[in-house]
Amino acid sequence: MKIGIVCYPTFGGSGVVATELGIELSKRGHEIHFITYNQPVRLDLLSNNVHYHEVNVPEYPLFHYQPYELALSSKLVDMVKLHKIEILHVHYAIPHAYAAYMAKKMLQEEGVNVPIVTTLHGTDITLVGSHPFYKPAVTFSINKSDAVTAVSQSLKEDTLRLFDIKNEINVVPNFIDLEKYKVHGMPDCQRGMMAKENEKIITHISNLRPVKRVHDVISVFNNIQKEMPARLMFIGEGPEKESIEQQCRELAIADKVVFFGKSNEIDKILCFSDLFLLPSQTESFGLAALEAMASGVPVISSNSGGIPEVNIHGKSGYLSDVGDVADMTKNAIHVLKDEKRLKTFKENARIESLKFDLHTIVPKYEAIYQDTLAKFLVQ
Ligand code: GMT
Repeated sequence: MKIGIVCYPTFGGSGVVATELGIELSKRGHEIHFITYNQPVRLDLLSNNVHYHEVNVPEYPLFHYQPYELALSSKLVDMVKLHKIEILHVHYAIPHAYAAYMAKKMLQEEGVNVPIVTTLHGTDITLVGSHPFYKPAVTFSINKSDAVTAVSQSLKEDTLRLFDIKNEINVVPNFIDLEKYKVHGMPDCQRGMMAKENEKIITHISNLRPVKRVHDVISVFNNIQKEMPARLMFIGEGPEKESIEQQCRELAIADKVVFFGKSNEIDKILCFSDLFLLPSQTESFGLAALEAMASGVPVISSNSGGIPEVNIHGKSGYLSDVGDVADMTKNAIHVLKDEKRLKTFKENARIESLKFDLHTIVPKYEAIYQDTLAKFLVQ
């Protein structure tokens, strides 16, 4: 199939999932066209089967806001015609599903038919999309998609609760390339460079937005390091960075916290981690938790959104109510304090991650494309 993929090209989970999906689909023989404003960060290799088409939005002094949707829909029209793209898969409803629908309508005027698959990722529904300023357009574009998927059962339920949806929503969970994530003890795992032998390594990865509750990460870590030698690895950039650096200084733990910034090599950091913290306010899936688990790292998280579908309480880690720093601390120390128990949690984390193997999940998308194309062609 010739598949057009629209996504945010950044480090956010939706862009990562879209990129990894495109790469895997290309390996399975499909021709993939990424259409976005920058080359996706995890897309380091273009090949015969993987193409990237940049959406340009020319600046014009009259525009207070640059009309990205307009430029995107025009680009989609051009690319579908030029490359004979058969199906468009858009990740994140805003504004991608809306722009794709406009492109579809423009193409129909020229006798070209292309169905749209929309994947809902989380904040496009729970935080941004349900805002009254966007809601009518988001509802419209979900209902007008030819197929809709959500990355967790919880996100599907949120979508049905928050919007008036007439379309069926298929749950296709996020996935992981297990080959890329190595378990502890791999020879190139440079633990010694990061911490002393007796120190436990705690990790957090996110875009440091308020929804991630990064202050809770620092508070839990602060409590852990009072009980045992430990270091915290913080990966990501975002609006809360300055205030968490300040929090670390106030708690006098700045020398125990390493800030890595944005990284494309999180597997290399996760391979030497002992515990992953994800205390998010809301999280439709928690791809970062899955990446940790695939590296054999247990997860201490909140129980919000779709996280309980990924992190299994008492097995791959523990779940607590949002903001319950005391419970998260208790659970973290319970896992870390006993070496035998820690080893069991690490093994379980890896085992639980196997459910999300890309070889199991990606065919679900292929089946949706095939079904959608078949239905669309008989219309
Ligand atoms: O978490 C973010 O702020 C980024 C966001 C995105 O769309 O890039 O992540 C969402 O999609 C990911 C991939 O499906 C999910 O794993 C994340 O849980 C989800 N984030 C939230 O729901 C907050």
